[in-house]
Amino acid sequence: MSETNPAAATGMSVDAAPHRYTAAMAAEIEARWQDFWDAEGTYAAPNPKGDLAGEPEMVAKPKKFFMDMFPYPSGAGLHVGHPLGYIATDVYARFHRMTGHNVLHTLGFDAFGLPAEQYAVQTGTHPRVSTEANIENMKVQLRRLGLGHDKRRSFATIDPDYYRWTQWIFLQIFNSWYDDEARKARPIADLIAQFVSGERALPGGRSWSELSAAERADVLGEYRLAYASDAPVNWCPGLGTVLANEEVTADGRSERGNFPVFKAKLRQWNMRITAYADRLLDDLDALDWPEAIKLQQRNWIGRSEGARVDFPIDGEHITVFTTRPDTLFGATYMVLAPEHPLVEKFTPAQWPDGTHQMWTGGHRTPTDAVAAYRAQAAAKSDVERQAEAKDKTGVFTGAYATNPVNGEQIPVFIADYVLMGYGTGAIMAVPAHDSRDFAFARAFELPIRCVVEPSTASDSGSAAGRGTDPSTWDDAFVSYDAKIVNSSGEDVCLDGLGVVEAKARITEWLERKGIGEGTVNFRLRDWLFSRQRYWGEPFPIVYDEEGIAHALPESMLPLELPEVEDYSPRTFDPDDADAQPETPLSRNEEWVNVTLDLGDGPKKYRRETNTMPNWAGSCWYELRYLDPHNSEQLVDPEIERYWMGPREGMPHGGVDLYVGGAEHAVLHLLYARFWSKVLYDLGHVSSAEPFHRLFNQGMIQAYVYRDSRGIAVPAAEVEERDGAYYYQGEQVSRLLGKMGKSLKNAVTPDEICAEYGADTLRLYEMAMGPLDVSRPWDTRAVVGQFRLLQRLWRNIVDETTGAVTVVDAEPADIDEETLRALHKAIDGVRGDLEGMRFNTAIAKVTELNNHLTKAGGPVPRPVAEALVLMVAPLAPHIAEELWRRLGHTGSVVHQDFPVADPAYVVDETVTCVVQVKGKVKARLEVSPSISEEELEKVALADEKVVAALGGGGIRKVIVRAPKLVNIVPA
Ligand code: ANZ
Repeated sequence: MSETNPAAATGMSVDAAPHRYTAAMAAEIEARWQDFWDAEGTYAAPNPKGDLAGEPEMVAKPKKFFMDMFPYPSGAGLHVGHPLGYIATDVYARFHRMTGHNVLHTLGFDAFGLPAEQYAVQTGTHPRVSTEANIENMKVQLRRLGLGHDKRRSFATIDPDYYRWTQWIFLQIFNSWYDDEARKARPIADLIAQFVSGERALPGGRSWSELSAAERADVLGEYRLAYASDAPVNWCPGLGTVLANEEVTADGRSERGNFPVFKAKLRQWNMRITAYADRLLDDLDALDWPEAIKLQQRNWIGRSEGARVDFPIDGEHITVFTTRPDTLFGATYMVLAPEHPLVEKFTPAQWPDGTHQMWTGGHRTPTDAVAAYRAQAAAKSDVERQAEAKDKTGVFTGAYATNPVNGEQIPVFIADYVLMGYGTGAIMAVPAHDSRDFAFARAFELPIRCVVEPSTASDSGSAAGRGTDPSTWDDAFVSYDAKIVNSSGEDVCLDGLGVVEAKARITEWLERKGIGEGTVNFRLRDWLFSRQRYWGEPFPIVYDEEGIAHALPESMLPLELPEVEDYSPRTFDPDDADAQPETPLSRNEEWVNVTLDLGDGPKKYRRETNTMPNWAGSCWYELRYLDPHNSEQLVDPEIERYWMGPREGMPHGGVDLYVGGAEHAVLHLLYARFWSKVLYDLGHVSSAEPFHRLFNQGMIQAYVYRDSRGIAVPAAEVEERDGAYYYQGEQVSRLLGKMGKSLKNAVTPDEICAEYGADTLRLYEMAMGPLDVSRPWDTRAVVGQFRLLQRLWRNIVDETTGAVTVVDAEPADIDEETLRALHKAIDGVRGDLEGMRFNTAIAKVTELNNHLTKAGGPVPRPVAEALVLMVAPLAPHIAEELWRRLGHTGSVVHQDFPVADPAYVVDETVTCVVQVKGKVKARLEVSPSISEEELEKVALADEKVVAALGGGGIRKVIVRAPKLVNIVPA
């Protein structure tokens, strides 16, 4: 695509107008002001104390802390999609500086993790070298955009004096436990004290002093908020690492690299985020976040209310979790997860007499059937196992359990659609009212009994045209608002009750009998926290010769990443589920085996060789921005309270605005909330939530052009002719997609800055549409914003002489139309910037500027100055330059944003006649655009009208805005 030459676009040669705003002039102005800002520290936000303390009057202002989701310094650098959010927060921050706020805005780098490591592996350089080079490159790109960041506060998560604190937080979490009664984390020392005093009983009734060191470690491991366990984890041989649930896609593959993920039992570190499930859920309510993201977190946490019910079997019992205890009479069989530990116990040696042939899976004994089915299930991911459409498979265990409500003997199956990691890993199957159970019962010819009567359903559901005989149904009948039937036992009867009452009645009965209880179950799992990677934070943990984990003392932090020769992860055949992960750090024997004095004399220890996941560094970075050089404390409490403490309308405190992509709904945003809560509980911060307000910016999309083979061709070389697209003469297709190197359609901010300047790029990105909506990039349209800046310049500076052309004038000397245009613009732009409607703010600036252009003649100084101030948040470089040329000395950054005079904002008025009983009682001057409700209010409040009504009631008010109101008294 050919791009328009801006100089040519103006239709005049540069020579004839040496003081025209051109790309070259923009480049010169922008570089000069960027240097000025750096030299002056224009964007330095003062703290109330410490090394960044500033003027008391600045600190006394209301504070605002705005944040972007910080970038990965990838080798590809930025394309124009990346800075959309950064520019938006910058405009917002600048606007708030001009409306009397102390604004903290900065940006760091999230530099550990897979992308940085894989890039380093590809290019054969050490991750630190390549990452640091990438950071330098990104810094240059970002500086070019004129972002008003407080650079003193920037850092990268790979800086040892940053990750020292990441490790320190890990130790706080390791050294604490969740007190369910107090509903908060407490130091592990408090728990030990309870064990020592006997206040809290130890398992097996033993006393603390009797326990060996290893036994004590095991007991505490059951409580610690960071703990090692041998639980089944997501093992990805293709990446050579284990992954968190959140990093596995819906079809059971790695989010990165798309490799198969298997369940394997490995000893790994976990974070007990489940302890916080209810608080993570409850506290969402007070956050100002998009509903869609809140919903995703709610679903991910997945709170289910239901009951646990014991089904007797061989003198013991199997406990199930059900959300529908009201359907207990409809439970006609049970299913255990194949891995359920009780399976072996109840599996008999022989098939019971008369066992249905198809239940045996063709095996001679139940033991064989179970073993074969278990092997088959182990090869599948949880997601594959739960797929709705999947054929239901399973085998009979040969055992029968008793349904406690009616004493019926019901067969016990194992089937992979029941997962070990949810509820109790066992279910009562109610095929009439659960689709999965229905499909299974049909496949295995199991009885289906209707206990929720379709004809009584008040919720839409699937009741239509159904009778009570399930043999005529195609699917389960699922309803939460219908009447229970066929549910009467010896001492409990649910018939005729609604679902809600039936649940309550049966739960009460179960509790009375001691065979069940109401419970709340969460879908959320603990957070798998180890990675078999080099490029991450080392764990501040060592193991003694008995294998007991010990925390390193604070004085040994940071534990720096050692240099290793071979830092690439050991990967395996992606399908080799049996491969065992090997950590890169384990190859450095010298680092791994150490002699340390942890307070009881020098001893030999082995270091933990896993590293933390890339999410660790982003779990608390907002706090480091506040007090970036503190080497004594995580963050000074007074500084933390100043920037993030609770405020009116922000009961949990937090960052005032956090802008980033919607893809971080459950990973980063959930983890960061969890760490905040632990730090809050332990008294390190006053904010229980990290981000009070969240805003998801849309994506900048780009056209992808593909040839007849479907291969993407370089977008920049495609030509358009009569609505068709051609690349090297061949017609190509065009579709909107992502922007990026692989699709050959990336446009860099550097190119646009070179061609038009950063101010034009900023305006274009902000003008493209509402910030939360995705929009297609169109390089050819960028020139429109460049022309706006040229006209703005021309309204103030003579292009031939370079002289400022504005005329001094008092408001009284300025024509009414211009004053109206000005104040309406001020009023509108203020509201739009406040409301983050940057696109409409630009439209209003454009309108005012066009008015001035059309009016001709020199622009009155007050109008020109207000215009420049309004432009300042959006296009800061040209605003600085014009402000200076208008004769001011300082920077425009801390000037006051103009305030509209309401007299000029309201439109001219029209006269409205108010009648009472058909007689004119008052005449009102109102805006021609007044609403009916507003006009009615104004009319009824008018003195003369009130007098005419004499305190009597009103029968009717007829409003014909803006000219007539007719009141009929009662
Ligand atoms: C009987 C029943 C009857 C159920 C009915 C549902 C409908 P949520 O809402 O996601 O919490 N279930 C319990 N544990 C399971 C496991 N480990 N694997 C697979 N399924 C499991 O789902 C809870 C419901 O999912 C439970 O309620 C149970 O089936 C099933 F008309 O019990 B229900």
